[in-house]
Amino acid sequence: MEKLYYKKVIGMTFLFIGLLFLPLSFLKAQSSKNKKSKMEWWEHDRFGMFIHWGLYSEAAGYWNGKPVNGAGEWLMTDAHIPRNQYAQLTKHFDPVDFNAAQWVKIAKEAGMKYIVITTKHHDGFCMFNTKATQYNVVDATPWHTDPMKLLSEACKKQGIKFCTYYSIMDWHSPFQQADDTNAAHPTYNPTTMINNSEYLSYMKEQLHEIISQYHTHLLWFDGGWMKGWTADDAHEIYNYITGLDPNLIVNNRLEHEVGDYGTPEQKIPVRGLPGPWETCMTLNNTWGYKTLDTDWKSDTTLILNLIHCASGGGNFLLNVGPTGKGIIPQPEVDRLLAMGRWLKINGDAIYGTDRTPFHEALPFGYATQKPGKVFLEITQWPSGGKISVPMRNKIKRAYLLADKHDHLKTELTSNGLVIHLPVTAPDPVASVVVIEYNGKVKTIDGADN
Ligand code: JFZ
Repeated sequence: MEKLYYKKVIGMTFLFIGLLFLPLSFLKAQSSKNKKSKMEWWEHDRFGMFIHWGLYSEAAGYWNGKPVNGAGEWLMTDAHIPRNQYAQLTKHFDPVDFNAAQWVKIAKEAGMKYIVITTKHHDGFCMFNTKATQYNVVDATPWHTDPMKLLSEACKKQGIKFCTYYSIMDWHSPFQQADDTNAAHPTYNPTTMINNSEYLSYMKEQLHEIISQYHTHLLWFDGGWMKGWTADDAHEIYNYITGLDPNLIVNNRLEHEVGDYGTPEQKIPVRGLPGPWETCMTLNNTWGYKTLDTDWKSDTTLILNLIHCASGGGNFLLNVGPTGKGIIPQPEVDRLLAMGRWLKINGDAIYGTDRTPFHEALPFGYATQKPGKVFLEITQWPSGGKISVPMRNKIKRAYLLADKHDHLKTELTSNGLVIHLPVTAPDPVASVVVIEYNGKVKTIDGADN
């Protein structure tokens, strides 16, 4: 009788402890599930437009009539401009040619699915309607217009995701100190935080505005290398903004390993990165507009870069730098439209795909995949009329995205799957072959991927 009683007590105790932990593990599963599902659209979309636009766009890489070296948006520190003098640019910022619908249309025709725009870059000038400072586009410029409102509305209308960039480092903030405070010749980068709690509440107020006014889908932080930005700060901001919107995606530049995805810059990791990632890149050598930078990447390079990212399971965020008048320079538009023409035919090989199923680089190009399909982006069209793919699946059919109805001849050999191709490539940069099969990819090295 006593024994039974103890057994019961012990049993109840375990049950009780078990019940205590249940909600915890449930919460954990929920949050990783939410993380996975909140990333879905972004991982599917693969290609976005970065926009660097601010007071520096009006300066266009010049100060006092002289060209300044370095990226356009770094003008304030590179030309050692005192805060009050840099702020004079507000008087000239009047982008009369700005047309939100036009910008979004360019992104759309390029095949881009989201836009990430600078709401505040390192210079600290706010390109949105904010109550936290007068140093903003609505209050301080003759334009008196909120471009973020117009852009977010145009994005919604045209089915593009509106996302925002926000710099933690702030060369204008009273809560951050310049690296060299020389009154006539300051150097800002890297700043040092002099009041974390004041700056954090400023940031929170602005991020609240950006989330509630424009419903940004993503926050792209930057400048977290400033001195005195702590892991606690990073966590506090991440928790604050995802508390306001649990579906908000956040890049990893809050630093301290906080954030949802990696952001290699100006380079594409050869084999991709393990988790979600996005390479951001310029079309020339500057993010913010510079009149003198005409060192444009070719259409070919840009298309190959997008393919390279997708084959490594990553996104490609390609930058435009509109002028102070609000125009996206024509050489940029031309390149984006060339990408859009390629995507119109070959987009199936990019959107909604996973990284290559193959462990080795392919001699003829790149690969991406979807369940039951491998896409080969062939950049080296074979002179011998065939390629061999290192897989040993029995296949259903193979065809070119440029000519879906004409099935290609295939044979399974000990070297893998041989696909016979037409003599000439349908596309001068990259032609896509689709292989349809059942089950998982079986590679010739034995792995199932
Ligand atoms: C930053 C900014 O300073 C720059 O102006 C631009 O906005 C760009 C997108 O981001 O520059 C960086 C940020 C990170 C690295 C290098 C430059 N990095 O990680 O090597």
